[in-house]
Amino acid sequence: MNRRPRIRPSEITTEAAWHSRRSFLAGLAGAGLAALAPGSRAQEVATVKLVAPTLQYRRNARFSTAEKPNSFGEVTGYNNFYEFGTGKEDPARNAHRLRTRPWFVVVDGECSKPGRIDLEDVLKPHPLEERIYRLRCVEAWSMVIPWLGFPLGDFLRRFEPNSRAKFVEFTTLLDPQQMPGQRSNVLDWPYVEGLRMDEAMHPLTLLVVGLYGKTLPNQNGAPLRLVVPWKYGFKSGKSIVRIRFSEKMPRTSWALSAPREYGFYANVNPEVDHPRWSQKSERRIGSANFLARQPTQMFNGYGDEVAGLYRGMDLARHF
Ligand SMILES: Nc1nc2c(c(=O)[nH]1)N[C@H]1C(S)=C(S)[C@@H](COP(=O)(O)O)O[C@H]1N2
Ligand SMILES: [Mo]
Repeated sequence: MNRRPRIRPSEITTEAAWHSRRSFLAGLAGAGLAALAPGSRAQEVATVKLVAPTLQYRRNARFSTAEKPNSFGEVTGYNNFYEFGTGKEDPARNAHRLRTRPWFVVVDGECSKPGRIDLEDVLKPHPLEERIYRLRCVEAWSMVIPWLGFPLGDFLRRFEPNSRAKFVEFTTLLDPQQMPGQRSNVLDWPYVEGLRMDEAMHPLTLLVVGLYGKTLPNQNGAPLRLVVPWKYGFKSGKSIVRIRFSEKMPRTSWALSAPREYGFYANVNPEVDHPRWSQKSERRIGSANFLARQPTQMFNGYGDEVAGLYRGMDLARHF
């Protein structure tokens, strides 16, 4: 039963258009001057950013790349968040519709302390860290992003997962009123992602609530999103409302929509091509020459930390 239309390459290659307006957006955010864009939607977006509260955090240098982060304008102006449209600029234009307070997260499944928890109580016990990670999209572009968050494992332990908990499933909000992209059937909504338990508990895996020192902008998955730096970007579900421990491997949205193209593991791997394009190299968003490519690193450069999770597995088969 595959009545959903496949995503056409034209829908994921809107970058030429994006680049023509990129410098404008970047300048806008860099200057912090919403007034420079009178009457535009960009103004609305920039205004929201200016009122975002600044968060307390400490930098985690050990787990941060030394590469130069992308600009705030790039990180918040070029997004994949299909709930707000399939174009890279659609989320920045449309995500202001999302109300992120009050926000509750249900944690259930194979654990002894399931619950429905208010976002403020999600945050309370966890000191925030800034970690600068590369985000490598399966579409062969990348960015460097200063996230604010805390290890997912520290949060999950509060619910006391039991011995049947082999996987963790993450579900994004389902609300076509606030998320107009859910009125199209480009994906089966709600967006679902999943990790194996050991991947979820790994100290590199972050629950993210902010970036660039501020509360997470809606287009980046406010108020709560996942970031798994050694996997393709699509593993990091945005605007999470449910986290479920399960014995069986979760049926994730991208793997359901095109099982030959998107596997459950989705580890960044230059040796295993996507059926329609190479994964050997990537374009860094915002680089002076946007056609210049740089080599993609195994596990996105985090191999020393995570290769052991996959010892003995055929990564061409478990892609
Ligand atoms: N709910 C939801 N989460 C999502 C997506 C999406 O469409 N919906 N896109 C994914 C993809 S493909 C990528 S590359 C990252 C992009 O995160 P960013 O926009 O913050 O860079 O979000 C991921 N999380
Ligand atoms: Mo992606």
